[in-house]
Amino acid sequence: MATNRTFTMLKPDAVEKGHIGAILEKISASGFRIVAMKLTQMTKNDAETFYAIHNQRPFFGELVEYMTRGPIVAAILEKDNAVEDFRTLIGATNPADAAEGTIRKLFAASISENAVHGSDSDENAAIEGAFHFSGREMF
Ligand code: IDP
Ligand code: MG
Repeated sequence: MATNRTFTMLKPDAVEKGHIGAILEKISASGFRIVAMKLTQMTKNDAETFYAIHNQRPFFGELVEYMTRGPIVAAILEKDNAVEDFRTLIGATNPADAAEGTIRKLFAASISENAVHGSDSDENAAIEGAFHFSGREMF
């Protein structure tokens, strides 16, 4: 069943560069309501679990290192067609391929350090949101 929620992380590079405010402004201006949000830092075990689907990829070690090196902003967002519309807002994985005006085009440095995460399905949005938030942290 389709839901109207997605999960995002403003990744360590975006936080380090001071882009939290600008990215949240774009998210709000695009019609997403913040259901849950916090500044947090993933442990190695967290990142290996969150990205387990990629654990055979050559970039897995680099991905875990990157995602654990500093704090992230984790958030659950609500909007009609949230998963698909948020993937459109963030743009392609590689910022070189991302459309003009997308968050990755504006704020990402490379395919590995690409500023923001967006869930790829309703099922993963629910799993990823529950990974970071308890029910009493969702509003
Ligand atoms: P997505 O974030 O657009 O859904 P995925 O293919 O799910 O992209 O990859 C997860 C994350 O792994 C990416 O956002 C990026 O940080 C990293 N990544 C993906 N492909 C590469 C690569 O070829 N080299 C280095 N890092 C990569
Ligand atoms: Mg993905």
